[in-house]
Amino acid sequence: MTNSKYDTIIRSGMVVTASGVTKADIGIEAEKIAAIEQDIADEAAVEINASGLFVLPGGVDTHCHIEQVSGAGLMNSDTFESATRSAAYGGTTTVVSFAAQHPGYKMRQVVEDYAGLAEKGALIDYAFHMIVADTGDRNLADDIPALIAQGHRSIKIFTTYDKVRQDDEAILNILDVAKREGALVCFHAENDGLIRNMTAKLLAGGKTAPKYHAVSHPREAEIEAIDRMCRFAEFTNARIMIFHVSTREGAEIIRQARARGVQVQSETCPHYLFMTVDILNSENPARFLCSPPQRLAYDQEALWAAISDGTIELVTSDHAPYRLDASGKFAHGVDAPFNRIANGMPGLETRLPLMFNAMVSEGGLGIEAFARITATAPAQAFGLERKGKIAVGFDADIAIWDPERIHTYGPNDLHDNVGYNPFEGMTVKGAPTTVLSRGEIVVQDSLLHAEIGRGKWLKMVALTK
Ligand code: DUC
Ligand code: ZN
Ligand code: ZN
Repeated sequence: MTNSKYDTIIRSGMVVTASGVTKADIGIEAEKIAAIEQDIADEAAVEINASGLFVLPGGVDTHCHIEQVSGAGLMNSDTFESATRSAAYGGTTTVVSFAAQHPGYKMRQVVEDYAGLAEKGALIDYAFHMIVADTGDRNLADDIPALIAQGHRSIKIFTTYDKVRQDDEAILNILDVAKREGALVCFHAENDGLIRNMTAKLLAGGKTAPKYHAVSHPREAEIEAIDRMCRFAEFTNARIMIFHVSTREGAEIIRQARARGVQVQSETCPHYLFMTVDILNSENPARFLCSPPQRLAYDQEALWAAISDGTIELVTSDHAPYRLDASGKFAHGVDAPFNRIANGMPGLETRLPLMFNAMVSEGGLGIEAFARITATAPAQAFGLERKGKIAVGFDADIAIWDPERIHTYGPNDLHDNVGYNPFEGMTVKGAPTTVLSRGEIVVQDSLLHAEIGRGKWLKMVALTK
């Protein structure tokens, strides 16, 4: 027993704060960071030696599909337990997943149902985006404003996908409400007509193989929809977030909109930064099918440039877990046409190591930018006020990284319930070795210590209207 005022002290790490990297001790008290000092004199019950290691904010992944039923009616293969376990192993301590409404359902009930699942299973803290698929039945008039006021201050809209997509009038109505009530509206931005037109032509021509998925989602679909959503944000003066930007032109449209004063933020994902469309020519390409699809090398360069100049502020995983069997990718058979194969891939556990490797180990943008893009900026964008930073008063959500640890991904070495690693064969340098959530060690030396259901819901604070 000690009479230290700290529960835990992390010693001598290279602490990454907003103002740079300094060698310091971190004192943790009652789940929060209580001190960042050169030498903390006390001794705590839990002492962690971080000498030679980076002490980083735990990752904040604001785009992950967990225990969600897709627009096509397919259930994700990850529960809150398995998804957040995988996240924690990858150094992520906060997730924002989706409360996905389907037409005919009341938004309040949908949020309550997803909250129940998360409460039961989550190992780390979480919040929700509300996917709005039905503005009628007083959903937009009553349910959504009430939910925003309760702290569900993020809405997600699809401009494509049968059943869930919203037309322009509905989108404008949603933007008006979001603006009035103080919520952010996130978009899956792809033009529905273009995708349908291309899909019909490909199928009629017998071009059904998985690789045609990319042809069916032409870059013009993204470009048009990003431009339209930016114009709508400009018209309504609402705050928007463009999800998973994949094209050079999409990034440029956002850059120009921001220069005009449009309140638009954006994210991209590792599968756009580290994969090109050629990957659909590999064995079992269903593993890599996602929307928008992977693009070209020049798009990757443009996405990195957009990260560098602040046009793209967030890198999230878009973790969308489907197993390679009849429960997931092959629900419509192993020879299903490209448009009947579930979209998405796992990414919660690989996001941070891939980004650390690219931004820190291989030079480039550096450790402060890594922390900002993977933790600080996502937390700020969604009003998660106690998350995403190593600073006194913030939740002690901390990932201690060994910058020298090297790992080559294998075919199935993640802690989710998906059964494959889409980044198989890639070597990353840098790995989280100890991960704390609100001061509690959840992963240490490859062992999980977190109790199921310990994660807590996070209220998003009011964003500027
Ligand atoms: N695309 C999405 O829009 N959501 C889930 C996965 C994907 O590929
Ligand atoms: Zn999407
Ligand atoms: Zn998604």
